Amino acid sequence: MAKILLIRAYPKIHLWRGKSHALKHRMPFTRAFFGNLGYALIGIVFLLAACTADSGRSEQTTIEGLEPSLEPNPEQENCKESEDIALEGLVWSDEFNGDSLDARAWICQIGTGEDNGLVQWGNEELQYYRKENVSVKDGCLSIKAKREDFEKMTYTSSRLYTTASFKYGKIVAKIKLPAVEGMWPAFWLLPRNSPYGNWPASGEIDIMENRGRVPGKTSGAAHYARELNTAEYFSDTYEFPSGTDATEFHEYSLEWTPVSLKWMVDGNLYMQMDHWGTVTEDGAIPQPAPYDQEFYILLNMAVGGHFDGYTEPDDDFTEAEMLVDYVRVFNLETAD
Ligand SMILES: [Ca+2]
Repeated sequence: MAKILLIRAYPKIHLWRGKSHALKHRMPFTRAFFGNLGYALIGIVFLLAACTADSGRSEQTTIEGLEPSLEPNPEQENCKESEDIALEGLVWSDEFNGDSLDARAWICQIGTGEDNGLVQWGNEELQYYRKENVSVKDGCLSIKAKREDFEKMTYTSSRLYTTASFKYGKIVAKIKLPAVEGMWPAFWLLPRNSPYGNWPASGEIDIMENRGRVPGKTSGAAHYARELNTAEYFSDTYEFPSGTDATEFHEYSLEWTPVSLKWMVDGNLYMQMDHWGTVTEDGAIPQPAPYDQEFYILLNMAVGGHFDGYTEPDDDFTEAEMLVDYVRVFNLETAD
């Protein structure tokens, strides 16, 4: 989701220099955490006050022998697979089987990034993020981007991240995206802490990004720095086979180990990074830094911004929806 993704030079590593991004992601989490703590508490209180109607239906804690409900849903069968899914090695998941977002598992980020020290999330994004644009129903998480005037912005949408964080493993989400110009949906990772310094020295991994204008392709990226105050990234694009595109459900995954990062769509490896590193004020830190720390998972759908060259929705745009059937994290030692 980084602004430098506008400059694309894949699959080779692209070096880009700049000073203005130094605080892009270092501040967000700490501020976001405390800034959203109130929302989290309100959400918890609300859930309790609502007689915990949905409190027993989420699967987002560390799991032993988890067997999520996978019964067919004839009303939206695309969203909830009836086939048996091998869950060996599963350490975390949200199957979105309830009827509301689980406030214990996810935190919604609100606004335009101002609370995180960012202007329009550092990417000239056009939306105001609200918790009202995310919902859980029919076995899926829904994020809707809407044309809606709110707090001086023209669009609204949602961005959320996990309370849990992870180090190594296979991170998977099954996602259906809109073919709508101006949409920038993403499934990605940011460091829980930033021990190697400001973004991107402490890393960012984009498991899936898409330009709504180009539903036939998605891409992945890893961001890091090997010199102070620089930003490098590695990126490549996946092209869907003829007959399908991002508007159907597909499984996007990352296999993350100390020696490689592998990006896959429906199990098809399309990008792999084997060499990286980072740098701090004290000097270079070799691989596996910065990806040897705990990262949390984000889902969002931005409108406009750098990623697709500031493409905006058409005049007749009203809303677009991103659906997520599940997010799962597997221990690679026991995953398929
Ligand atoms: Ca589901």
